[in-house]
Amino acid sequence: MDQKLKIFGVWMASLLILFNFLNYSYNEVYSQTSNIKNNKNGIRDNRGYTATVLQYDKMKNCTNNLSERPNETQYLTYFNCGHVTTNDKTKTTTRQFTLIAEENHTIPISTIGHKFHAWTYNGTVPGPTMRMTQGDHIQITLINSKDSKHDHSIHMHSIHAGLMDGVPGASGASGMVKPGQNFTYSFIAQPYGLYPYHCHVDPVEDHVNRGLYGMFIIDPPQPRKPMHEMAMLMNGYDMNYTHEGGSFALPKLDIRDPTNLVPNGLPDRHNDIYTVNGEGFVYRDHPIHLIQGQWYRIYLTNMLDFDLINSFHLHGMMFNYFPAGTSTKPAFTNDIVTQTVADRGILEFQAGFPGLYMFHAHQSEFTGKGWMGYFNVTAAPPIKHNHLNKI
Ligand SMILES: [Cu+2]
Repeated sequence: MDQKLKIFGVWMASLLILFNFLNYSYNEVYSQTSNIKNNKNGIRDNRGYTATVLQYDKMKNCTNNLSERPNETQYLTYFNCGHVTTNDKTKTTTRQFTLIAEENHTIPISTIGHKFHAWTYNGTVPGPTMRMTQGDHIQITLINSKDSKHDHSIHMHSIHAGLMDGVPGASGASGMVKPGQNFTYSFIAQPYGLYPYHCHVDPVEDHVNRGLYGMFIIDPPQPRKPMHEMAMLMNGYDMNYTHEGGSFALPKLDIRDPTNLVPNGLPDRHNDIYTVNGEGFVYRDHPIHLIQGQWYRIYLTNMLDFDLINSFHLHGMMFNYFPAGTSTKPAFTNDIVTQTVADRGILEFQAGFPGLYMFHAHQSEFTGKGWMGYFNVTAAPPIKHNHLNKI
């Protein structure tokens, strides 16, 4: 009997050691945030650890340089969390962002050398990835450059008042910010998830095709499991759209024979270059370095217009997928996900084996016209901090 008890005791001790070991890496991440006492702006995760707003922002890899114009490699990990102020009395956090709309940037759109006269938020296509936490009070000031020739707006997906919706004619001053003027969009960030934002001034397809879009992340109050994170926005460029002009519209009506199709002379729009993060083939020519065994999270948004659907296919690995990021439980596991215009979701995957792995749209046309890249998985020892920035 004593012998059986001893064996039982050894087994229990082993299980405890194993349990502590499994917990170690998670707790290590949170340990620096677990000693906060009496902080009214604290954020409590699902294991009872508390982080301040600033510590949560640090976990989110928020940039310290809000005015930076990130290149495509920097864009992967460029998270703009705004200017933060907290109010202990009201227990609120306010984040202030500034987006400047300009029409004078000529940007590279392929590594072959193609360029495009873009309209931009803060000088880049896509615009900055803004990041906030559910419940934050958000103020996003859109400044339309005095040199602009067009009105612009910001239409954000997620929940907000109609007068903050950024649609001309329907949303008051938020729908049409004239050159040289500005407007501040205010809302409380909810619910947590991943969202696109874009200009909604007509013709919307042209303002979007020119580059006025980006994504923003509303993080859950309880942090997601810590992983290396990156942002990917799928887009395209119709390079000769200025020659085509005009909006989509119905065919002309033949009153004598309404069944007759009369072309309206308006454009047959199509994309010439497809990309992720703004420049075709950029991650083919500059593969993204991953480390075997580590977990990665991709915030994936599709802002490709003129094509009904886009996709993300990952070679050699499977990812868990969280549609729109509005749940912390995955909806499915796959190696491909399809998104229509403005759809988005979160992918989480573990780099399994060393090697060079394609990721790309599974539409061959998109792949051939720029939308493909590589993950370079190595078995090198883990680098603790932010190696994605050092590709
Ligand atoms: Cu616009």
